[in-house]
Amino acid sequence: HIDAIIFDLDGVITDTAEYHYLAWKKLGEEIGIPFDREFNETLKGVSRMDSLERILEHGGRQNDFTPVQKEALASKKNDHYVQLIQTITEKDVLPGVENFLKQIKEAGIKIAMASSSKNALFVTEKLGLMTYFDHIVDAATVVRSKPDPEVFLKAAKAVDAAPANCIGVEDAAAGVCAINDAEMFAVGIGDRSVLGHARMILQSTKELNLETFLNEYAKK
Ligand code: B16
Ligand code: MG
Repeated sequence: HIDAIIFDLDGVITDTAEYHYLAWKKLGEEIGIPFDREFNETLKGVSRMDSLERILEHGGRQNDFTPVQKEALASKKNDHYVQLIQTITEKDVLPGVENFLKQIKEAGIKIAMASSSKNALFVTEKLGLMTYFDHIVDAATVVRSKPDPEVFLKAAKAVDAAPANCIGVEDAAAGVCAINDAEMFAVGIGDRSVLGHARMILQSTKELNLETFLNEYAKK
């Protein structure tokens, strides 16, 4: 049986993954480190500071900034991002997501969120989805960013779920690794070439369906 389904936020529930990309791209251009969507895949699900470190390394500039300067760069990216998420509304919930959340609630299965984002509460409120979640992990309390399993394990614990009875839903390679290492059942949404190590892959959120989840999980 399934105790809980644990969701990533950015890229699974809403398309803020695109806004993170645009905000990092803008910061990258400001410091002379341009990058493309392919490199951006390696940032998905990764915390703000770890993402910055990866970008600096990508540009060979990892030794050019002091910790204080890095904090300033990370907060500048967040300013760009926060500006982009102001206009989010209920209309920005990805197709199929709210219906899926309803199915899970009706089945009496717990719903939790394991996002790396410190803006997760703000975004979830804007989307009008707060009432569905039994628990949302506060990213500020997470010590080790995805691909570490910490955030998924925290979410499971908060809703009294055994990791082996949890399904995690992710759009990022780092997130799927985190779910696997938490010994949960990983569902990836997106490209097979990026999420190949998930137990089940859906092309889009339109395919989210509790029956499919239960059937695939039963096969494991
Ligand atoms: P913030 P998720 C992650 O959210 C994003 O995928 C990642 O791109 C971002 O750097 C990270 O949150 C931190 O976000 O700067 O808002 O704290 O995919 O785990 O929901
Ligand atoms: Mg994500």
